[in-house]
Amino acid sequence: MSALDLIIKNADIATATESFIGDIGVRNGRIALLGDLGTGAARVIDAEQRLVTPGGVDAHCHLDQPMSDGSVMADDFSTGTVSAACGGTTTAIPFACQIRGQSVRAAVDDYHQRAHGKPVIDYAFHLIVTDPTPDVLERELPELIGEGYTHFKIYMTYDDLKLKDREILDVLALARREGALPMIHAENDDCIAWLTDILEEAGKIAPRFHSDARPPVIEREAAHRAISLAELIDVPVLIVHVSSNAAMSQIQKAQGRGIRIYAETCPQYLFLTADDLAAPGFEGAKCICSPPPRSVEDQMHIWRGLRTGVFQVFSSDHAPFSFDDPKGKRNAGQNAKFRAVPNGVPGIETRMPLLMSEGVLKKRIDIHQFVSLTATAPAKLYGLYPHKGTIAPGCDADLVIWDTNLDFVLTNGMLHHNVDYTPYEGMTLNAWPHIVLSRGDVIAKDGECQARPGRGRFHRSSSQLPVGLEHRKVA
Ligand code: DUC
Ligand code: ZN
Ligand code: ZN
Repeated sequence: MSALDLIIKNADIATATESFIGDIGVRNGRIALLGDLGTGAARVIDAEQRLVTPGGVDAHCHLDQPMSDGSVMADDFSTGTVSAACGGTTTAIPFACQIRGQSVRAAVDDYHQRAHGKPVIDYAFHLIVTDPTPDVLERELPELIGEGYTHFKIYMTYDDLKLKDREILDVLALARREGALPMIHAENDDCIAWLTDILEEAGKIAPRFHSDARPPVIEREAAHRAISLAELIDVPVLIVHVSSNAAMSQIQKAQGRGIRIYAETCPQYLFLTADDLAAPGFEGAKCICSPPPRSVEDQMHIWRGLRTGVFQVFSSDHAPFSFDDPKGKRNAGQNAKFRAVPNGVPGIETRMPLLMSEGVLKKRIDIHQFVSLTATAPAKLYGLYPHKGTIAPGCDADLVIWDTNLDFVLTNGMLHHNVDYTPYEGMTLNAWPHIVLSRGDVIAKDGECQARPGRGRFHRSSSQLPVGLEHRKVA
């Protein structure tokens, strides 16, 4: 057996199920051995008893995604993945979005071009299906699913993206036939439009009214409808970016009835509230995202959902629009109506440190839940496991060696995204990745990227079915 390329010594290793102290031996970018391995390798890194977790899988982020309103995302596959790497994420799954009237294949080809030569970490694509024509349903999607694009998002809101219930049923039936996993953005579009018109007629156009136009009940209704449609078709679905106890309760009830509903939440629903939208002037636009941040009480319920397993996935939903940018949050003008402000908050770099610091170190969740939510479960659901998402012989050596005894105030200046703000400015954190490795390469150290652009590899989903997705290929 050839010598090891790297040994990480004295690691406090955590997976989704176990913790153990030991050394990690790496050969050809993969974990070759775990145990007491001595120092016989070309390179040795002493973890000095630091916590070591699997590299993060950020299963929901937006990079260089074309927008129908002419706004431009601040991060492409270069800056976005450098930022991800510095925050401990070693695999990103952004979205290739079908433009209505065009094929899904065109979106996939375009997105590969956008990524070409840029990523410093590994990546996969979710599809977004906005135009489920007979050709898309009968030919394109089955072909793409067969090629390893096995998960796609559909929307219940936004004029340029939303599907009618009838179309959702068609797409869910296709997912059942072909063994794909639909992800659903659950908000009731007609309610949002109706409330937005009323608010505007009353002159209520400031960012703070964004949350009045999208109250929890409209998320709850849509989540319930999405679950009902999935139950009708008998296909598992994953509800993305769940923000409220109202929507979470629907998911929890469905799970309790044995319906295969998966769910994702994001940092903005743990660390922001509707009050952040009410910051003076146009400042609140920084926190406009959909669904919107809710109440402190909702935050506590979302923590409960993370702790009790309602949520399988913790993603950033990084949607990077700069604040002082005529193509960013001010795309529709200096003080645009909330309805015209691009939706989304940045967070690809802060996702893992926030959850480690506020979740694990403050004992709201345990370390195994952290690993499962940030790496193992998303890798399984999206067909990247076991290459990604855990620490075991044969897996890619994607690892985070953590500093967990820090005490510092987060500022945007520390971050590597191309966005001019972080919604978490001023938070005190106690954890940050010390060293981040991707396939055995050190790609970030103490907040500095050390990776070559373009080293990241594209991954198709494997056909190995995670538990709960055995419906695939049912006739
Ligand atoms: N949905 C997302 O998934 N991301 C940003 C905005 C939105 O509505
Ligand atoms: Zn969405
Ligand atoms: Zn998103």
